[in-house]
Amino acid sequence: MNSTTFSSHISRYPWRWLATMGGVIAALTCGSIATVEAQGTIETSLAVPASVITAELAPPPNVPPTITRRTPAKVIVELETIEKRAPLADGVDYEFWTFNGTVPGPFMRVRVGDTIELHLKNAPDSKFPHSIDLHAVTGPHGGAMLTQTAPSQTTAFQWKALNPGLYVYHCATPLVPHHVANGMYGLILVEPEYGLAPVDREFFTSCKEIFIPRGR
Ligand SMILES: [Cu+2]
Repeated sequence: MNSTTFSSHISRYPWRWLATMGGVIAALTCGSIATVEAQGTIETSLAVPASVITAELAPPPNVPPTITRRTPAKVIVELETIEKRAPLADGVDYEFWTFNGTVPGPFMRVRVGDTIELHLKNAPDSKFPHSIDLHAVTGPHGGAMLTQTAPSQTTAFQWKALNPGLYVYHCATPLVPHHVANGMYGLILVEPEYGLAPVDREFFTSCKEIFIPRGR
């Protein structure tokens, strides 16, 4: 299923891709490091990245290609929080809150040693502020304090991935469960320094239940 087909599919059946993470790729661990400076920089250093690349993000159930480079890079990640009304079931629409327009949000893929510069834009027609807390970041709230972003604004922060693992990310704007329940969560994979064992195909899935009043 290509991304266009999938986008159409997820638009029609977004509930299939909702919630609790059922990633197929790796174990969940905690790690990495980040320090914080408002509107700016988090810096730790293992090595100076040799290149700057833009992260390839993939909407579920797709994942970006495995990382083949064996040196760290500076990785630019562009995310946008979008509030959008979409079908929940036949004849029933729901006001989803999303990262990049999908629920869950896009799958991110980096490697140990990468320095990630994450930009978070909140769409102009949003009604609420949003943010991001990546559990791959060890630091104050995983970036959430730096990325409380009002509609039409953009925030950014930088962190270094130190520990491999598959981590959840989510919006951390109060009330956090409200934002997560409306769809603001996803996965980031930090590959080990020498990559993962080859597999035939990678994908990720999730499941979730949403209960809404009749007639809504
Ligand atoms: Cu939010």
